[in-house]
Amino acid sequence: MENEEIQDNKLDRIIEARMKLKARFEEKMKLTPSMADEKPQGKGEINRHGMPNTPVGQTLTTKWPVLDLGYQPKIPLDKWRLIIDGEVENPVILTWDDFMALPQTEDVSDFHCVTTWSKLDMAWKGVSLIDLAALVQPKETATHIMCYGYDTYTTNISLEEALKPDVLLGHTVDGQPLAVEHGGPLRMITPQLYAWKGSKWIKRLEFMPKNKLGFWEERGYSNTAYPWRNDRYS
Ligand SMILES: Nc1nc2c(c(=O)[nH]1)N[C@H]1C(S)=C(S)[C@@H](COP(=O)(O)O)O[C@H]1N2
Ligand SMILES: [Mo]
Repeated sequence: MENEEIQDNKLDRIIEARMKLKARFEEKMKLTPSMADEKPQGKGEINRHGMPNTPVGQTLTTKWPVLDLGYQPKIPLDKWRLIIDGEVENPVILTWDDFMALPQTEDVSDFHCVTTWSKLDMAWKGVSLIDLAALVQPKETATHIMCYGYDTYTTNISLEEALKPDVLLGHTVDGQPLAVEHGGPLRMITPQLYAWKGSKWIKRLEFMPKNKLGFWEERGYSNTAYPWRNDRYS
């Protein structure tokens, strides 16, 4: 087969698998707070999701603070790998070139840190989490993902949140490669949830058959982390 044809077939398969995943999680997604909430708490202009752009208790900043565990891992691109495994039909270990060959998505989204700052309108480029899920094909039993960073960080997220179109694994922001202090070469972002749900220096996505708590969730942060309900701590 011609190389181009192989690529086309691969893309068709990803698109088909993505549509199936969407259908499978549609009902659950409708029940998540960011879609079911009748009175999202906050102020400011209404964003594209019908939410006030500044969630309750947040203050807007144009700076971008750095939060980490005191260690910023530096991973050369030739050593970099992304493992996607667990409750999936087709586990993969992607190299940087493999990752960059996947369909790329651009999206402008907001960033809400639980320490009360929010940064609006960040222009991201990367791969949608739903496209990565389509690649590995979560089993019917998969319900949650554990995200692992190269710095030993972990954070958990339900599939009905993780598969929303805002959730990306991003390598470029505002036209520049993502800086190491912000999680470069690749981090996850979860614009509809507090930003600790997005692991910097992402290393592994483990699909799980049940929920398990990540680093901050074990230390009293909310499992669900929904900014428009002030859902910070459990
Ligand atoms: N791997 C890793 N990811 C992480 C963290 C971390 O310490 N390690 N901190 C989280 C927290 S609490 C926030 S608010 C955001 C901060 O991202 P920033 O430093 O780019 O602002 O990353 C999240 N992801
Ligand atoms: Mo945070």
